[in-house]
Amino acid sequence: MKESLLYPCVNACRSFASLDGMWKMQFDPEQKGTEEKWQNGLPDSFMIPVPSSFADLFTEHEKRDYCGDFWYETKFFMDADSSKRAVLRFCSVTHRCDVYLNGEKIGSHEGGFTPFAIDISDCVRYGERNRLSLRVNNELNAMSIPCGSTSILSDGRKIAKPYFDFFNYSGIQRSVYLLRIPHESIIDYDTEIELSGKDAEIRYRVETDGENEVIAEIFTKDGKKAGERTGKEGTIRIQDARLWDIDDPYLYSVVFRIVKDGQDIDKYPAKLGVRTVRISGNRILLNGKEIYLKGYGKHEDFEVIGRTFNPSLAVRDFELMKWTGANCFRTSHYPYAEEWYQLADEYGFLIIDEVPAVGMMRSLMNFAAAGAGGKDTRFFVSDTVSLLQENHRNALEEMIIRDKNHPSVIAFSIFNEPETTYPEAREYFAPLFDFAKSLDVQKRPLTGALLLNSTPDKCCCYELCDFISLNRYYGWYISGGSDIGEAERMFRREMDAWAEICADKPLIFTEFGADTSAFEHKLPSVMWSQEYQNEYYEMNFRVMDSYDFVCGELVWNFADFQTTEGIMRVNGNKKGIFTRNRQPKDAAYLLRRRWKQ
Ligand code: GCB
Repeated sequence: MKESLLYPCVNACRSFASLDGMWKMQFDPEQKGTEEKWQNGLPDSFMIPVPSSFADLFTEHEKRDYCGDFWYETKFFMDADSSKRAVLRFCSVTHRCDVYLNGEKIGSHEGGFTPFAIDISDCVRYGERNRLSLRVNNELNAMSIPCGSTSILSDGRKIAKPYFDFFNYSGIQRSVYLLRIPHESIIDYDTEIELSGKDAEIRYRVETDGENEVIAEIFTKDGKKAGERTGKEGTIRIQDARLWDIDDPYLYSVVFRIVKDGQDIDKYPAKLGVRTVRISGNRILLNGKEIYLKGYGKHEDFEVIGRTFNPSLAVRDFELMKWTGANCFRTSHYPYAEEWYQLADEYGFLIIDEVPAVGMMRSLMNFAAAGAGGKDTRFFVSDTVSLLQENHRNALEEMIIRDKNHPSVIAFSIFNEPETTYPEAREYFAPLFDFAKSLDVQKRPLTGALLLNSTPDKCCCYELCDFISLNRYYGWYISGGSDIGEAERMFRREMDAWAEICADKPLIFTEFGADTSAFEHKLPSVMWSQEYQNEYYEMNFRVMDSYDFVCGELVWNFADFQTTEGIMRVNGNKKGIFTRNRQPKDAAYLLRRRWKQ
């Protein structure tokens, strides 16, 4: 059985200690750590904050761009109380790791954006200090998600070659916890919601690892009981339910308890947003009402901290998104730290939650490769595809288990811009869509963001999606600048073709944008100037507004972000509506005018 991925909490039955702080770290370019047993103590380490993305902390190229094996070590004191289970929870280690406790290997994990937990009750030394060591690796290959390759530089160093457009930040990038939980405990839960008149029926299911009774209780914000039921599954009716909505993100609390002889054996509290998400014809419905998605593709990305979660930055991002009138964002291109979803629940934001299936095209600049005549790299025709699919499946499972109970999560995205232009792609993706559907009891819509060469005549995968998601760059990668008139004509031609084959499904834009320097103004505009970014968006909105089945617009990107260096990027991607420091470019005011209407 997989360890529970429930978010840590403290109450009479559960507690946790944070293992965050300064750890030891050592790079292992020659991969001698295992042979020399570095799990027994790092021979020549430096200090590193955990959590952190190590790349931007140092001043040397060798450290920033380090690719290969690297080790972490810390020590923690375990109290003498063995009456509760002891579990280590790693919220994300990018991209893979082996974990050692006191020199013994106790587990490993593949995938850098979802948590994993290891029960150490039987091997931890109670009443003593314990050494915790990790061998981490951040190489990219055709089986890893995200996908890429690893090259060797002329000086012998390895370097990551992502097939995607964001920096390969890595390390122990999210918190590490030592959980103490009861021996018989709550492993997981889910809820399905049906609205009936003014009431709501909450069908819940709780998974425990024992046979004792479970009690589920729902409370209003001011602590009044709204419903209760005994049993590991059942339905609770909330009378006159207050719904969770973007304007009024009301959250009930739900508490599950395992009870024996009137005593709580375990207790897990969570927030519950009462809302439904459905597709009806070519509309997306939230609580039965049409909703138009307005917002952003984002990244977890900031100066110095890389991809580490920072609560102040997250609040600033939500405030800025709200200020522009946005209601939605996509966690491009990987599941974000869990705190993002908690905040979205509170702020009333909608999330399209994306698995790190990005770079599924053998190209260092897939946006350019796909544009220039539609390059085809036969990505899904190779011996390693089944291993890739296994990693993809695991990441999907971990993401859906982790995020399914957030009311903010309205859809799951199964991919970003793979090659979808031949039947093997569909053979690859169809079972993953089925699998995702089977995991989500709420049966939320599934989608995937389609690259510009996934056109209606060529794409073999759009039919798998409950709503179509397009990443389109007419006026940027295609016919930019003075040729924007031609871009508009081409865009309309493509939209006409989509309208012919699937105007009965909702279609949203998951990306469209233009690189813009916050320092450039030009009259008349040129590409990269703020004036051009506005003209680009005005043209795109004109097209989108002409098609009735368009149900959303998520611009690319919320803020400028770091990428691998190269001739197409000026110290990162500059398509932000905000700078990397979270200050507005001119386009922010344009979006605000449009979205606040
Ligand atoms: C895309 C990718 C995104 C890139 C963006 C761009 O299509 O999905 O990761 O950053 O284009 O700016 O080129």
